[in-house]
Amino acid sequence: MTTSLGGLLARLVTALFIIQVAQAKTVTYDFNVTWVNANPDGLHERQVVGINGQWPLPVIEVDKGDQLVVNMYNGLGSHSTSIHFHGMFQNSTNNMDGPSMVTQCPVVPGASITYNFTVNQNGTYWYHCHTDYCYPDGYRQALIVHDKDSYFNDMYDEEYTLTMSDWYHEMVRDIRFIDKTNPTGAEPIPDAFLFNDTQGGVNLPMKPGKTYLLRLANVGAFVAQYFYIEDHTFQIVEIDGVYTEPKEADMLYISVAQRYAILVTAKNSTEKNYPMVTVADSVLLDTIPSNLQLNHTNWLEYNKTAEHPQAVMPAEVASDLDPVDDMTLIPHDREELLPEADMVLNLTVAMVNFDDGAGYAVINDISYTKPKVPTLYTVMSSGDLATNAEVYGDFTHSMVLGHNQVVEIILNNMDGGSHPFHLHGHNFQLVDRAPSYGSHFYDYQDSDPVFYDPNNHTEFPKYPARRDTFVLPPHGYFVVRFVADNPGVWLFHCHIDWHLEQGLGMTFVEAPRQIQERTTIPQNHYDVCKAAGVEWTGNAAGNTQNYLDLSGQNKQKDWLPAGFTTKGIVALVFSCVSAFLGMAVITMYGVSGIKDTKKKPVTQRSNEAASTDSVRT
Ligand SMILES: *[C@@H]1O[C@H](CO)[C@@H](O)[C@H](O)[C@H]1NC(C)=O
Ligand SMILES: *[C@@H]1O[C@H](CO)[C@@H](O)[C@H](O)[C@H]1NC(C)=O
Ligand SMILES: *[C@@H]1O[C@H](CO)[C@@H](O)[C@H](O)[C@H]1NC(C)=O
Ligand SMILES: *[C@@H]1O[C@H](CO)[C@@H](O)[C@H](O)[C@H]1NC(C)=O
Ligand SMILES: *[C@@H]1O[C@H](CO)[C@@H](O)[C@H](O)[C@H]1NC(C)=O
Ligand SMILES: *[C@@H]1O[C@H](CO)[C@@H](O)[C@H](O)[C@H]1NC(C)=O
Ligand SMILES: *[C@@H]1O[C@H](CO)[C@@H](O)[C@H](O)[C@H]1NC(C)=O
Ligand SMILES: *[C@@H]1O[C@H](CO)[C@@H](O)[C@H](O)[C@H]1NC(C)=O
Ligand SMILES: *[C@@H]1O[C@H](CO)[C@@H](O)[C@H](O)[C@H]1NC(C)=O
Ligand SMILES: *[C@@H]1O[C@H](CO)[C@@H](O)[C@H](O)[C@H]1NC(C)=O
Ligand SMILES: [Cu+2]
Repeated sequence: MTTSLGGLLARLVTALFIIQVAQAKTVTYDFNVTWVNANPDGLHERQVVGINGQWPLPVIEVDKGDQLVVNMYNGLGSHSTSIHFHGMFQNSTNNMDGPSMVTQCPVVPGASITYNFTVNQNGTYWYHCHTDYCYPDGYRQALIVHDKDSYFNDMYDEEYTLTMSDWYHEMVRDIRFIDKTNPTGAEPIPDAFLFNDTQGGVNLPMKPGKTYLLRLANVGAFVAQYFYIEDHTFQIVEIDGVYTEPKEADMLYISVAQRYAILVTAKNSTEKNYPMVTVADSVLLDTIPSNLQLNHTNWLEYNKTAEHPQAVMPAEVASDLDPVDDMTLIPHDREELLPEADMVLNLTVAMVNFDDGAGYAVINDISYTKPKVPTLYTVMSSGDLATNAEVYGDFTHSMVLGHNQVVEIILNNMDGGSHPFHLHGHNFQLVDRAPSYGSHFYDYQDSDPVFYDPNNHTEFPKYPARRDTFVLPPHGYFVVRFVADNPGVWLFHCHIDWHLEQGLGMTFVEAPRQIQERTTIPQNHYDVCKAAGVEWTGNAAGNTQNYLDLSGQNKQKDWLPAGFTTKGIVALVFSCVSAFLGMAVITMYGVSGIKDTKKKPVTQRSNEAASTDSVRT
């Protein structure tokens, strides 16, 4: 009896397994990446990164469980490139994650790469170039993972995918940003804001009484946007690939790299069309040119022939808008707050000047500087030394995480700007933040930084929200937790592409021994290195003989001699260049104010703590 039941069960399980395997399919995209011309804002035609001669780029769509294969040929001629599939955990396929010099070599013009991984997640994601700050040139688009089992499948009739982004008229390579003439690190001001890659007006056809799933993704490089629909509320059902319990809301704040899926139920009447409004967060902009339109109206279209009215904008400034706080969203799976962490990383963000006079970003005084060998390849080639953070160099800011440790990141902000931080390979629990999203978000902007105090914090949520990109408030802090259950080399970085360029990122080398056991680098990825002339063995300095000898490693610029301040640099630069640059620049720096600097180490080198595999706190 028992055996036959066991046998039956075994056959049943096998049958189910076969059904599942039979359902999963391989979805293949061939991307020939070349420059094409586009004029999405109707103001200026420019070259953008196209795929197979097209821009906007194709939305990647797969079903949960599918094998996604993307064959990319770099036909740009001038630029190296790569693709990061944002939000994909790449569990056991770390080498498919995409960031250049982290998990692969840059794909030089004329070279090809194949990405190939299983998608075992659901929801709204996106893909973008992750080499040398290339995605503001248009190399970014949504990636949707359909899930026939989602709890909200029966709750809607149709779905729409919509992106929003900032937009520049200049090519990234022509924008002078890290430069002594820009000592405050004032970010380039976008020339326009796009909604689904146009400024021409998007109409979402609405049928009376039907419900629509709107997938919203901010694929911009810099500016967050508020989103609301006149005279409609909606239910939030997903953030960054994590289903949430339905939460009624009327306004969202969507930073770059964040995604929301919402359910909108159509009204019964068809007389009117309703503005669907985006408002760029102007607090992020150091100057607001008079011709830059911050808010845009698109429509829920109930009636093609009726008027399409412009939004009646609230009178208040953006900082008074009151979006839903993402920390209040409860994951549908009700994963509980993780226990006290095995490893606590106490990190502090600051904007500084180095001795070249330009503005840089540091986390605990380190400005991310790419290594000479991609960090994953150092893991693969360093044997037993892979658990020693030193082999990854001093400026990749690598922390070694132990397998299955609970990790807590405390991120304090010395800077008066906000920073949407993204972790590759994971989502994390949102445990604490001050100030929170909403009308108080900018409360500390003009006051002294407030650091997280473990002995005096608000009560942690029982079921913390989870996502992969979380905004660090000006002069405030956040605390997140995750389990290091995905061996790999993962970047943790600000998703404002300009800030990443300034070094606002660091590297988690998670469970290096397990990485070595589980990872096979395909020959094609080594060929990418060969084409680029980049080494694929050795430490961060490319040394294959002595992995602890970092001589020749890439370094961040030197600190300013004591006594120099940003104000001093600004004054110096002013006296030299203001005469040439004229009023525009004076206005720019006059408005931007001076960001914080810090010359003494903010904390002791936390790498030391990280180089042993498990630090209990
Ligand atoms: C990519 O597209 C360009 C321009 O259409 C074409 O010249 C080139 O042959 C294509 N390359 C590949 C590998 O498809
Ligand atoms: C993708 O990976 C799977 C699993 O490792 C493998 O079976 C398949 O051949 C690969 N496909 C390509 C195009 O590399
Ligand atoms: C993904 O979808 C499954 C099935 O619908 C669901 O149980 C799971 O919670 C979803 N994942 C997340 C992170 O929400
Ligand atoms: C948004 O743009 C994508 C890519 O061009 C397109 O596939 C999609 O249909 C657009 N969505 C709407 C609602 O127009
Ligand atoms: C639309 O009409 C139906 C049937 O009369 C009603 O149940 C529903 O509540 C109405 N919906 C709205 C949004 O008013
Ligand atoms: C929206 O745009 C209009 C026209 O550009 C402007 O007058 C108004 O102040 C803007 N509102 C907000 C909140 O930015
Ligand atoms: C659509 O709008 C027009 C113009 O306001 C109106 O005449 C017409 O009745 C409306 N149609 C429906 C189906 O509501
Ligand atoms: C605890 O934090 C609150 C809120 O930030 C602050 O007002 C209070 O002074 C703090 N208490 C102590 C003892 O530090
Ligand atoms: C990765 O896969 C392992 C099982 O192979 C699982 O235990 C772990 O939770 C996964 N991690 C993530 C981040 O998906
Ligand atoms: C984190 O580091 C900062 C700067 O050194 C320090 O002021 C703060 O007390 C530290 N926080 C914790 C929780 O250790
Ligand atoms: Cu930032």
